[in-house]
Amino acid sequence: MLATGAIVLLGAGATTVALHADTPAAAPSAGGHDGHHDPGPAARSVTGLTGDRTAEPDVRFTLTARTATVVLASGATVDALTFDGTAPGPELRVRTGQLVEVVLRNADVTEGVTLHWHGIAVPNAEDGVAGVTQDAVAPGGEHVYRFRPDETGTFWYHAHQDSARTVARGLFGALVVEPAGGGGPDAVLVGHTWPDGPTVVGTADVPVRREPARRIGLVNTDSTTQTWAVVGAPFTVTAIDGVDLAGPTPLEGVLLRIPAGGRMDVEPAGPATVALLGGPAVGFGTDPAAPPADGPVFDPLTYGTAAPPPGGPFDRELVQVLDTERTTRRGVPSVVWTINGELHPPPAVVAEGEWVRITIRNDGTDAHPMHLHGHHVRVLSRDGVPATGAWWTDSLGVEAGQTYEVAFRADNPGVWMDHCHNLTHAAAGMVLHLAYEGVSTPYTPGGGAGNTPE
Ligand SMILES: [Cu+2]
Repeated sequence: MLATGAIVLLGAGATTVALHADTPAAAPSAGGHDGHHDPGPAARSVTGLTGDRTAEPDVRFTLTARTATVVLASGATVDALTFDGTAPGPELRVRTGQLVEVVLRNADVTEGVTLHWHGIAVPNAEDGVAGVTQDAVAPGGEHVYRFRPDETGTFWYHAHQDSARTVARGLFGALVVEPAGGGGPDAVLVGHTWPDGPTVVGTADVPVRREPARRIGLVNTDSTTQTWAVVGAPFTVTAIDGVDLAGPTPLEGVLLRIPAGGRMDVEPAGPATVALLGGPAVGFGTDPAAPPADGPVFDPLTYGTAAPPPGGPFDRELVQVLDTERTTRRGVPSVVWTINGELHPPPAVVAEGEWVRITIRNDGTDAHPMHLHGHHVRVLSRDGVPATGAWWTDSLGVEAGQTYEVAFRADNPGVWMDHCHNLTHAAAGMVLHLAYEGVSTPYTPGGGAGNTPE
């Protein structure tokens, strides 16, 4: 059993820490792509778009990244990268409206480390993307994050430096934002596939828990879609990607397909088993039961109360055509995954306050879980069929041949990553940025810090 890592919690009265001195002397370029661009008098740097740096934090954590040998449920051991010696790292629980401070320390992870708050609309400078919003933290270094979440739900945190390798090797954990009065999921199950197979790790006592759980958060930390099952009782899906659904209706016998990076909250009506297909099952108020091998799949597009999506007209239309392209590199056939025909396409630009519609079309042969940082998007339609459920997402699984229309309000200025969360695809170049007009970043890939966000 994995030990629960050390969490430092300080309430009111905690001492204020010094500000992290990472503000660069100059912010010369827009999006790191155009050194000659003059953004004009309204120009802002990413480095100024921080959380509250002066008020007393309501809650404070320290996470230390370090190499460690982790014992898996199978009994096998892996040389992992960990936060506080465990993988997943400690489950962080905060409440909406609290000022959260997290001190990241890097003990000995030579790749460098950052912390990204997947799904939470933090201020841009707190987003934890190496080469975009900060430099990677080298061994011996630290970085302080501050944000005040105004949403509630099940989220996760993970490294965003060399992420295709460092997340797979253990640099992730669950993050729950509870309502102001407390509550939230009774348990969070984190699914992760190690070299010897899928595992489910949750709140420390979850695997032996016998009480029915009212609400259970499921987190997919892999790079491919996970399939989960809830058996033994009818259940509702009460949230997707941290956003509550309107009027969820009881389900039975359907499988939940959670895209890479995505989360779902489920509420069984009684004692039930929750299982990651191909992996372990966890009993809540019952002995774990074998999940069905197959079955109909839950569809968020038409689930819950009909609620009109944000209407047009839209101020800006963006198009992302995803594709799989076969090439030959040094005589060896290889595959790359492109956006609008390019690896690392140029930034998509928006202005603050705009309603933006994105059409995402997958012309390729692989699924692409698209993850826009700093915003949730509302699903408008899939393959021309309007959404009748109130489905907001930050990790949208776009299957081969599908076309989604989504919309979001550009209400969080910055330079934001927008990428495939199959992190192998991202590392190969399936990454663009959403850049607000007038916002620039001094950080670049490479450089002295060796920034390699993907
Ligand atoms: Cu992809």
